[in-house]
Amino acid sequence: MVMPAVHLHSVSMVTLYDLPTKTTPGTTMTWRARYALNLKDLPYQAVDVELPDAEAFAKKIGAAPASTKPDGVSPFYTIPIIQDDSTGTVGSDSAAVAAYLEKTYPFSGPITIKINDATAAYCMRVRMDGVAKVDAAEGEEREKLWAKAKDNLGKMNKWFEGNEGDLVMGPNKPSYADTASCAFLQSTRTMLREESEEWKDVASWNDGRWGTYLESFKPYEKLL
Ligand SMILES: N[C@@H](CCC(=O)N[C@@H](CS)C(=O)NCC(=O)O)C(=O)O
Repeated sequence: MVMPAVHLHSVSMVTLYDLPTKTTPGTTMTWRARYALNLKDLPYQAVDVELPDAEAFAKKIGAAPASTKPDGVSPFYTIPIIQDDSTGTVGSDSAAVAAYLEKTYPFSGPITIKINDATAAYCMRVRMDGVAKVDAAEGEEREKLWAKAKDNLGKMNKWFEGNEGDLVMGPNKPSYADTASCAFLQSTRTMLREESEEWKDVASWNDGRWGTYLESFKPYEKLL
């Protein structure tokens, strides 16, 4: 991401380009950026971009591709993108966005889910074809996958062991590792539905770690 100098006299306005959805906006990836902005308590506006329009839109505003497509060559243009009028920066890739915000604003305070029709149809047709299993597993297979998920979160739980407080890196200050972890948990909660037995189960694993952890990120879930 190109980082021009900060113009201190200009009014800071950051725009987050996010994916629209029918319920909670965004995805795991875009929530990383949204959590980072909310944690920094930066003024910003959120603008929806439909997934099928992501590439054309990124090119139009000059956002570089975040990576390459599976062929290893073709550029992969993705959402989230942020645009910061105070520095003239336009950038994509949630990790790079977090790094940019940290560098530029060091002083402040960082599923499939039900998505809009155009975005949902595009996901199914273009992105998931032959790659993802769309039907939910049943019976024994479901139980095995559920146990695996529990096991994997158990591994993640080790990041917290011996820590003072309930965050990955330290007692009081959430870090990028927390935004990425909570973005994942947030998408999981949205996908399962908060009131479901499944989410209650996940939330209770590791002595209730995941429910409590995500709850602690509620202040950063504000939608603009
Ligand atoms: N490495 C990127 C990945 C972001 C990503 O994969 N975004 C998806 C939406 S969740 C996307 O824009 N995909 C574009 C497409 O499928 O055409 C990041 O961390 O921001």
